[in-house]
Amino acid sequence: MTARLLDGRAVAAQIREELRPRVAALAATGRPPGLAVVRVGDDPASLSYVTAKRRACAELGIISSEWHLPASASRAEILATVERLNEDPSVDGILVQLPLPDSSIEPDVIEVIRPEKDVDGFHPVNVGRMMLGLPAFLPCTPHGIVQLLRRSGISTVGAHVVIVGRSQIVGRPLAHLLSRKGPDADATVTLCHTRTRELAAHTRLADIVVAAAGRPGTLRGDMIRDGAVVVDVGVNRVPDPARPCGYRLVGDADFESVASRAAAITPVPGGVGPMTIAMLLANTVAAAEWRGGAAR
Ligand code: L34
Repeated sequence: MTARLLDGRAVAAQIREELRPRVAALAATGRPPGLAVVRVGDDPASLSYVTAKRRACAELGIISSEWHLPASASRAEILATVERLNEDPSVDGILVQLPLPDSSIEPDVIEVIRPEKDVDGFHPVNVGRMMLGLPAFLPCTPHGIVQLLRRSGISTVGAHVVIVGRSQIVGRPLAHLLSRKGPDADATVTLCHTRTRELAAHTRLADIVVAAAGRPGTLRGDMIRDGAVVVDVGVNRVPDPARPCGYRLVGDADFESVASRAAAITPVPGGVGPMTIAMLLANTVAAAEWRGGAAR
Protein backbone atom coordinates (compact mmCIF):
# COMPACT_ATOMS: atom_id res chain seq x y z
CA MET A 1 0.00 0.00 0.00
CA THR A 2 1.16 3.52 -0.63
CA ALA A 3 -0.34 6.01 1.71
CA ARG A 4 -2.52 8.89 0.63
CA LEU A 5 -1.08 12.22 1.84
CA LEU A 6 -3.34 14.28 4.09
CA ASP A 7 -2.65 17.77 2.78
CA GLY A 8 -2.63 20.19 5.71
CA ARG A 9 -1.67 23.12 3.48
CA ALA A 10 -4.72 22.65 1.27
CA VAL A 11 -7.14 22.19 4.17
CA ALA A 12 -5.64 25.20 5.98
CA ALA A 13 -6.17 27.28 2.83
CA GLN A 14 -9.82 26.18 2.74
CA ILE A 15 -10.26 27.26 6.38
CA ARG A 16 -8.66 30.64 5.65
CA GLU A 17 -11.13 31.17 2.79
CA GLU A 18 -14.01 30.44 5.18
CA LEU A 19 -12.62 33.04 7.61
CA ARG A 20 -12.19 35.73 4.96
CA PRO A 21 -15.78 37.09 4.95
CA ARG A 22 -15.85 37.08 8.76
CA VAL A 23 -12.66 39.14 8.86
CA ALA A 24 -14.13 41.49 6.24
CA ALA A 25 -17.29 41.96 8.34
CA LEU A 26 -15.18 42.88 11.38
CA ALA A 27 -12.99 45.21 9.31
CA ALA A 28 -16.15 46.93 8.04
CA THR A 29 -16.99 47.88 11.62
CA GLY A 30 -13.62 49.68 11.80
CA ARG A 31 -12.17 47.08 14.17
CA PRO A 32 -10.39 44.31 12.31
CA PRO A 33 -9.27 41.36 14.46
CA GLY A 34 -5.98 41.92 16.30
CA LEU A 35 -3.47 39.32 17.46
CA ALA A 36 -0.52 40.10 19.74
CA VAL A 37 2.34 37.60 19.72
CA VAL A 38 4.85 37.56 22.55
CA ARG A 39 8.19 35.91 21.82
CA VAL A 40 10.93 35.60 24.43
CA GLY A 41 14.52 34.83 23.47
CA ASP A 42 15.86 33.68 20.13
CA ASP A 43 14.85 30.07 19.64
CA PRO A 44 15.09 29.65 15.83
CA ALA A 45 12.09 27.30 15.60
CA SER A 46 9.93 29.76 17.57
CA LEU A 47 11.01 32.58 15.28
CA SER A 48 10.03 30.52 12.25
CA TYR A 49 6.59 29.59 13.65
CA VAL A 50 5.87 33.16 14.79
CA THR A 51 6.88 34.51 11.38
CA ALA A 52 4.52 32.04 9.70
CA LYS A 53 1.70 33.06 12.05
CA ARG A 54 2.21 36.78 11.40
CA ARG A 55 2.34 36.22 7.66
CA ALA A 56 -0.91 34.25 7.78
CA CYS A 57 -2.55 37.07 9.77
CA ALA A 58 -1.39 39.72 7.30
CA GLU A 59 -2.67 37.73 4.34
CA LEU A 60 -6.12 37.47 5.92
CA GLY A 61 -6.38 41.05 7.20
CA ILE A 62 -5.83 40.28 10.88
CA ILE A 63 -3.69 43.00 12.47
CA SER A 64 -0.77 41.38 14.26
CA SER A 65 1.90 42.82 16.49
CA GLU A 66 4.97 41.14 17.90
CA TRP A 67 6.44 41.81 21.32
CA HIS A 68 9.94 40.42 21.37
CA LEU A 69 11.68 40.23 24.74
CA PRO A 70 15.30 39.17 25.30
CA ALA A 71 16.02 35.71 26.71
CA SER A 72 17.11 37.53 29.88
CA ALA A 73 13.64 39.08 30.41
CA SER A 74 12.41 38.55 33.94
CA ARG A 75 9.19 36.87 34.96
CA ALA A 76 7.87 40.31 36.00
CA GLU A 77 8.69 41.83 32.60
CA ILE A 78 6.94 39.05 30.73
CA LEU A 79 3.87 39.26 32.99
CA ALA A 80 3.77 43.07 32.58
CA THR A 81 3.86 42.70 28.79
CA VAL A 82 0.89 40.33 28.86
CA GLU A 83 -1.00 42.58 31.29
CA ARG A 84 -0.59 45.56 28.95
CA LEU A 85 -2.00 43.50 26.09
CA ASN A 86 -4.89 42.37 28.31
CA GLU A 87 -5.84 46.05 28.68
CA ASP A 88 -5.33 46.98 25.01
CA PRO A 89 -8.76 47.12 23.31
CA SER A 90 -7.21 46.67 19.83
CA VAL A 91 -5.87 43.26 20.89
CA ASP A 92 -8.40 40.42 20.59
CA GLY A 93 -5.98 37.53 20.95
CA ILE A 94 -2.75 37.07 22.89
CA LEU A 95 -0.29 34.30 22.17
CA VAL A 96 2.90 33.70 24.15
CA GLN A 97 5.03 31.44 22.01
CA LEU A 98 6.30 28.43 23.97
CA PRO A 99 8.69 27.18 25.14
CA LEU A 100 9.91 30.13 27.23
CA PRO A 101 13.66 30.22 28.01
CA ASP A 102 12.65 29.56 31.63
CA SER A 103 9.87 27.02 31.24
CA SER A 104 9.15 27.02 34.98
CA ILE A 105 7.28 30.34 34.61
CA GLU A 106 5.04 29.15 31.77
CA PRO A 107 2.08 28.31 34.04
CA ASP A 108 2.16 31.81 35.59
CA VAL A 109 2.41 33.51 32.20
CA ILE A 110 -0.46 31.46 30.76
CA GLU A 111 -2.64 32.15 33.77
CA VAL A 112 -2.25 35.93 33.49
CA ILE A 113 -3.65 36.00 29.93
CA ARG A 114 -7.31 37.00 29.99
CA PRO A 115 -9.26 33.85 29.14
CA GLU A 116 -11.30 35.76 26.52
CA LYS A 117 -8.02 36.66 24.74
CA ASP A 118 -6.41 33.22 25.17
CA VAL A 119 -6.47 32.13 21.51
CA ASP A 120 -4.10 29.23 22.27
CA GLY A 121 -6.69 27.74 24.62
CA PHE A 122 -4.01 27.13 27.26
CA HIS A 123 -5.52 29.11 30.18
CA PRO A 124 -6.96 26.94 32.99
CA VAL A 125 -10.37 28.52 32.40
CA ASN A 126 -10.38 27.44 28.75
CA VAL A 127 -8.95 24.00 29.56
CA GLY A 128 -11.64 23.55 32.22
CA ARG A 129 -14.42 24.83 29.95
CA MET A 130 -13.26 22.51 27.17
CA MET A 131 -13.27 19.53 29.55
CA LEU A 132 -16.81 20.40 30.61
CA GLY A 133 -18.00 20.80 27.03
CA LEU A 134 -18.66 24.54 27.43
CA PRO A 135 -17.82 27.11 24.73
CA ALA A 136 -14.05 27.66 24.93
CA PHE A 137 -11.03 28.36 22.79
CA LEU A 138 -9.76 24.95 21.73
CA PRO A 139 -5.98 24.41 21.58
CA CYS A 140 -4.83 24.93 17.99
CA THR A 141 -2.87 21.76 17.24
CA PRO A 142 -5.42 19.25 18.59
CA HIS A 143 -8.32 21.15 17.03
CA GLY A 144 -6.36 21.36 13.76
CA ILE A 145 -5.92 17.57 13.78
CA VAL A 146 -9.67 17.04 14.33
CA GLN A 147 -10.43 19.39 11.42
CA LEU A 148 -7.81 17.81 9.15
CA LEU A 149 -9.27 14.33 9.69
CA ARG A 150 -12.83 15.50 9.21
CA ARG A 151 -12.14 17.54 6.11
CA SER A 152 -10.12 14.66 4.64
CA GLY A 153 -13.14 12.37 5.03
CA ILE A 154 -11.65 10.25 7.81
CA SER A 155 -14.25 9.44 10.45
CA THR A 156 -13.18 8.90 14.03
CA VAL A 157 -16.59 7.59 15.14
CA GLY A 158 -16.11 4.25 16.85
CA ALA A 159 -12.45 4.19 15.77
CA HIS A 160 -9.60 3.18 18.03
CA VAL A 161 -7.18 6.13 18.16
CA VAL A 162 -3.80 5.59 19.79
CA ILE A 163 -2.00 8.81 20.71
CA VAL A 164 1.72 8.65 21.50
CA GLY A 165 2.59 11.61 23.71
CA ARG A 166 0.78 13.08 26.71
CA SER A 167 1.76 16.75 26.42
CA GLN A 168 -0.48 19.43 27.82
CA ILE A 169 -0.70 21.13 24.41
CA VAL A 170 -1.23 18.15 22.08
CA GLY A 171 -1.69 14.59 23.36
CA ARG A 172 -3.82 15.20 26.41
CA PRO A 173 -6.32 17.68 24.93
CA LEU A 174 -6.52 15.63 21.71
CA ALA A 175 -7.47 12.55 23.76
CA HIS A 176 -10.28 14.61 25.25
CA LEU A 177 -11.54 16.06 21.94
CA LEU A 178 -11.56 12.70 20.14
CA SER A 179 -13.23 10.79 22.96
CA ARG A 180 -16.09 13.21 23.52
CA LYS A 181 -19.52 12.68 22.03
CA GLY A 182 -20.10 14.00 18.53
CA PRO A 183 -19.71 13.52 14.79
CA ASP A 184 -16.04 14.63 14.73
CA ALA A 185 -15.17 12.53 17.77
CA ASP A 186 -16.70 9.42 19.37
CA ALA A 187 -13.37 7.57 19.24
CA THR A 188 -11.99 5.07 21.71
CA VAL A 189 -8.71 6.64 22.74
CA THR A 190 -5.53 5.12 24.17
CA LEU A 191 -3.01 7.67 25.44
CA CYS A 192 0.54 6.28 25.38
CA HIS A 193 3.69 7.93 26.73
CA THR A 194 7.33 7.40 27.68
CA ARG A 195 6.47 4.90 30.39
CA THR A 196 4.10 2.82 28.25
CA ARG A 197 5.11 -0.86 28.19
CA GLU A 198 5.15 -2.43 24.72
CA LEU A 199 4.23 0.69 22.79
CA ALA A 200 4.02 -1.28 19.53
CA ALA A 201 1.44 -3.65 21.03
CA HIS A 202 -0.84 -0.62 21.45
CA THR A 203 -0.13 1.17 18.18
CA ARG A 204 -0.71 -2.06 16.21
CA LEU A 205 -4.30 -2.12 17.44
CA ALA A 206 -5.05 1.39 16.22
CA ASP A 207 -7.21 2.50 13.32
CA ILE A 208 -5.60 5.94 13.70
CA VAL A 209 -2.17 6.57 15.26
CA VAL A 210 -1.15 10.06 16.34
CA ALA A 211 2.60 10.49 16.82
CA ALA A 212 3.08 13.43 19.17
CA ALA A 213 6.13 12.52 21.21
CA GLY A 214 8.51 15.14 19.84
CA ARG A 215 11.12 12.58 18.89
CA PRO A 216 12.03 11.32 15.40
CA GLY A 217 11.63 7.58 14.92
CA THR A 218 8.87 7.27 17.53
CA LEU A 219 6.69 5.38 15.05
CA ARG A 220 8.01 2.86 12.53
CA GLY A 221 6.21 0.87 9.86
CA ASP A 222 6.31 -2.37 11.85
CA MET A 223 4.37 -0.63 14.65
CA ILE A 224 1.16 -0.05 12.68
CA ARG A 225 -1.34 -2.31 11.01
CA ASP A 226 -1.88 -2.28 7.24
CA GLY A 227 -4.30 0.46 6.33
CA ALA A 228 -3.97 2.55 9.49
CA VAL A 229 -4.21 6.34 9.31
CA VAL A 230 -1.18 8.15 10.74
CA VAL A 231 -1.13 11.72 12.00
CA ASP A 232 2.42 12.95 12.50
CA VAL A 233 2.61 15.93 14.85
CA GLY A 234 6.40 16.05 15.17
CA VAL A 235 8.39 18.94 13.70
CA ASN A 236 12.01 17.96 14.31
CA ARG A 237 15.04 19.64 12.79
CA VAL A 238 17.75 17.15 11.89
CA PRO A 239 21.16 18.26 10.61
CA ASP A 240 21.45 18.03 6.81
CA PRO A 241 24.63 19.48 5.32
CA ALA A 242 23.15 19.06 1.82
CA ARG A 243 20.65 21.86 2.55
CA PRO A 244 21.52 25.57 2.54
CA CYS A 245 19.83 26.04 5.94
CA GLY A 246 21.82 23.09 7.35
CA TYR A 247 18.83 21.04 8.49
CA ARG A 248 15.70 19.31 7.30
CA LEU A 249 12.36 18.76 8.98
CA VAL A 250 11.22 15.30 9.92
CA GLY A 251 8.20 14.15 11.86
CA ASP A 252 7.98 11.66 14.71
CA ALA A 253 7.16 8.89 12.25
CA ASP A 254 9.71 7.16 10.06
CA PHE A 255 7.99 8.33 6.88
CA GLU A 256 9.19 5.68 4.41
CA SER A 257 8.32 2.62 6.44
CA VAL A 258 5.08 4.05 7.84
CA ALA A 259 3.84 5.33 4.47
CA SER A 260 4.42 1.92 2.92
CA ARG A 261 1.82 0.38 5.25
CA ALA A 262 -0.56 3.20 6.11
CA ALA A 263 -3.69 4.09 4.18
CA ALA A 264 -3.05 7.78 4.81
CA ILE A 265 -0.42 9.92 6.52
CA THR A 266 0.17 13.60 7.22
CA PRO A 267 3.46 14.81 5.73
CA VAL A 268 6.04 16.91 7.59
CA PRO A 269 6.20 19.68 6.56
CA GLY A 270 2.76 20.41 5.14
CA GLY A 271 0.57 18.36 7.48
CA VAL A 272 -0.36 19.33 11.02
CA GLY A 273 1.81 22.50 11.19
CA PRO A 274 -0.27 24.59 8.76
CA MET A 275 -3.44 23.38 10.52
CA THR A 276 -2.14 24.72 13.84
CA ILE A 277 -1.79 28.14 12.26
CA ALA A 278 -5.23 27.96 10.60
CA MET A 279 -6.89 27.22 13.94
CA LEU A 280 -5.04 30.13 15.54
CA LEU A 281 -6.53 32.39 12.87
CA ALA A 282 -9.98 30.90 13.53
CA ASN A 283 -9.67 31.46 17.29
CA THR A 284 -8.54 35.05 16.74
CA VAL A 285 -11.51 35.78 14.49
CA ALA A 286 -13.84 34.20 17.08
CA ALA A 287 -12.23 36.31 19.84
CA ALA A 288 -12.88 39.45 17.80
CA GLU A 289 -16.48 38.42 17.12
CA TRP A 290 -17.04 37.73 20.83
CA ARG A 291 -15.46 41.07 21.77
CA GLY A 292 -17.27 42.46 24.76
CA GLY A 293 -17.94 39.05 26.17
CA ALA A 294 -21.13 37.99 24.40
CA ALA A 295 -20.23 34.29 24.66
CA ARG A 296 -19.14 34.24 28.29
N1 L34 B 1 1.93 29.36 22.54
N2 L34 B 1 3.42 27.92 21.52
C1 L34 B 1 2.19 28.45 21.60
N3 L34 B 1 1.20 28.08 20.74
C2 L34 B 1 1.43 27.15 19.79
O1 L34 B 1 0.43 26.74 18.99
C3 L34 B 1 2.71 26.62 19.67
N4 L34 B 1 3.06 25.72 18.67
C4 L34 B 1 4.03 24.67 18.97
C5 L34 B 1 5.25 25.35 19.61
N5 L34 B 1 4.91 26.39 20.52
C6 L34 B 1 3.69 27.01 20.58
C7 L34 B 1 3.12 26.03 17.35
O2 L34 B 1 2.62 27.04 16.88
C8 L34 B 1 4.33 24.12 17.60
N6 L34 B 1 3.78 25.07 16.66
C9 L34 B 1 3.93 25.03 15.27
C10 L34 B 1 3.30 25.92 14.41
C11 L34 B 1 3.46 25.88 13.06
C12 L34 B 1 4.28 24.93 12.49
C13 L34 B 1 4.92 24.04 13.31
C14 L34 B 1 4.76 24.08 14.68
C15 L34 B 1 4.47 24.93 11.03
O3 L34 B 1 3.98 25.79 10.34
N7 L34 B 1 5.22 23.95 10.47
C16 L34 B 1 5.50 23.88 9.07
C17 L34 B 1 7.00 23.94 8.83
C18 L34 B 1 7.63 25.10 9.51
C19 L34 B 1 9.13 25.22 9.26
O4 L34 B 1 9.53 25.25 8.09
O5 L34 B 1 9.89 25.31 10.24
C20 L34 B 1 4.94 22.58 8.55
O6 L34 B 1 4.60 22.53 7.37
O7 L34 B 1 4.85 21.63 9.34
